[in-house]
Amino acid sequence: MKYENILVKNNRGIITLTINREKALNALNKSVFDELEHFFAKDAPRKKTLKGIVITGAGEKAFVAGADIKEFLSFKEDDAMEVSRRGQMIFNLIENFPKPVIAAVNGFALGGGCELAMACHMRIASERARFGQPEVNLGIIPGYGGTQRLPQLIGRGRAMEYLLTGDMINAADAYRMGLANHVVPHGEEVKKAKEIITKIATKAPIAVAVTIDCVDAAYNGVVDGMDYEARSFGEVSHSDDFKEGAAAFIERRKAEFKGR
Ligand code: DAK
Repeated sequence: MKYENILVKNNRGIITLTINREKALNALNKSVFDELEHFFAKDAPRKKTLKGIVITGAGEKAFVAGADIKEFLSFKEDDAMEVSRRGQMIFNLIENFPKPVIAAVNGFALGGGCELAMACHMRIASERARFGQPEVNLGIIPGYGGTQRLPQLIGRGRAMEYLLTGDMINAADAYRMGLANHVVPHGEEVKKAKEIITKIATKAPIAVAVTIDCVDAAYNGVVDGMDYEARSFGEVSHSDDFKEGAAAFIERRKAEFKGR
């Protein structure tokens, strides 16, 4: 697929994926969703040397200012549930991606933009970042996981307030509440995200992937997280990487993980 609404740049195994609709403050229209789905379902899983992915927004002002309001006015009522389910499915691909995916939030992350950032494994906020779920202002509710992921990240009471008032959350408050992992000067958010990915790339790839899987398992509401962790632990402990990691510790050398 030829990407027209996202920019994909691979620099030494770290992909920076930029939502590229600057004139519409990077609002998510159907084409962006199509391209995100293709990228996370088809392209990215095939890249063997991939270390991780940074998602950011084009321009100085916005990460993503929401779903494209102009486009969703044309949705029929019957379409809405399917549109919501598809968006959730695509954001779940991001959440379940086996390599770290970090949102570099360079400005407004509103509505679907906040939901996209929350589907990522971590969020690095520029000092100018503004998060929020303003759907109530438009007479709708978040449809891409916002009512579920915001309480998970900042707690139920706080999430309820922001979901019901539609108020924006500035970078300092996002950090204080655990919505942002770090706040950095504007323009340094991608760099910080890459530093974290570079560090994670020195760890055992299977252990990284299984950790992501286990953390997600606790939130899907279906499996017993502790049981899932124990089973996964059993599987990971058979890996060559575990033998190598333990041997390297004992021999006081740097581990050389093979992802096996
Ligand atoms: N969609 C489309 N265009 C947008 C947009 C958006 N979400 N946000 C901004 N733009 C466009 C503006 O229309 C404007 O375009 P022109 O008029 O110049 O053509 C351009 O971007 C610049 O925006 P502003 O002129 O408004 O810039 P300001 O600096 O004055 O304000 C702002 C920045 C971020 C505060 C403001 O643009 C704003 O409030 N934007 C909307 C924020 C918002 O409410 N986002 C949507 C949240 S609701 C669904 C599932 C999920 C959803 C919907 C449906 N279904 C299953 C059906 C989710 C919905 C949401 O995300």
